[in-house]
Amino acid sequence: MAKAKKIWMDGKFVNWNDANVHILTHTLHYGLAAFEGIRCYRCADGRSAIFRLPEHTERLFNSAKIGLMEIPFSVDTINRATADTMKMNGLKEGYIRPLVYLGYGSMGLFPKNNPVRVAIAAWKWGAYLGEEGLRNGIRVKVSSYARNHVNSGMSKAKLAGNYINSILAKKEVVASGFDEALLLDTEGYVSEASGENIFMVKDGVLKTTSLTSILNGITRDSVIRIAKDRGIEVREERFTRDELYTADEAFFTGTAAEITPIREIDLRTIGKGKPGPVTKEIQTVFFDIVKGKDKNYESWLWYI
Ligand code: PPE
Repeated sequence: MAKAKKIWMDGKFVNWNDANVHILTHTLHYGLAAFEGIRCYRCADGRSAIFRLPEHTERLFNSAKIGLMEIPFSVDTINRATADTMKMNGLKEGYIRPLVYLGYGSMGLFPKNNPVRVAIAAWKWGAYLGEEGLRNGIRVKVSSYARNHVNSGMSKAKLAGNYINSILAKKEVVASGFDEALLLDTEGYVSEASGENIFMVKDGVLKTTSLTSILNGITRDSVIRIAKDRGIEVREERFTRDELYTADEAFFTGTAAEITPIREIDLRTIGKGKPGPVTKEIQTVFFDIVKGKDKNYESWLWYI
């Protein structure tokens, strides 16, 4: 990965190579941590802007709450520290990773007085599913793993342990030659990908999974707003994998993946096998917004 210079840890910056923890850090053993993934873009006017920072910080606090961890910093401090991490590293654009975790203290599942610790790192990160995929679409396979059950995974929380499910699904489909894994929920309906939400287009209507077994994606929310502002009908509801097979278009959304078109699912070509008009329009508008070219969405940008 692309190293940066400094990482924010519990209120101060430390050198990248010194950002270490004890091997008996509670989270390392049991997987309870809350994290975020945030992108910062270089804008057309040369400034840099973090995309929807307050929403990401709010989700971080909510994830920690769901995970019964009290963050020992204010929302303001975390917002400022996130922006400072970009500035301190001299990064004009990149990916930012805040992490809230249980530190060294007692061992055993029950965390007695382990400190809740916070770190924020940033680095350069290009197209998550490849430049080619972003342009021409990716090949997707439904995983044999079901998405975490709503009463065990706490999918509204971006908790580290939830991602074991994602990693297994991703490794499974990549080993079979596909780019990304799509997971179904425990009742068999389409849920989300290993690290993205999913949208499909049929007869001009945009459809995405309702907020059941999925993460409440900030890119998903942005796409819903962008589509509605353009008069495109949006439905948030359950759908099945066979409905998806016959969609006109489909795409994934996520901070890392941005808007990635899907050209094939389970060996069925989606639409014409290349990004369709709705996908292309939303992708273009999205990139204009994050780069500060669309003044209607200025409130989504946190200039640093
Ligand atoms: N679902 C899941 C399971 C998920 O992890 C993400 C983000 C999303 C949906 C989309 O959420 P949002 O980023 O708010 O639009 N996945 C992150 C993980 C990337 C990684 O490999 O790490 C991300 O995109 O940052």
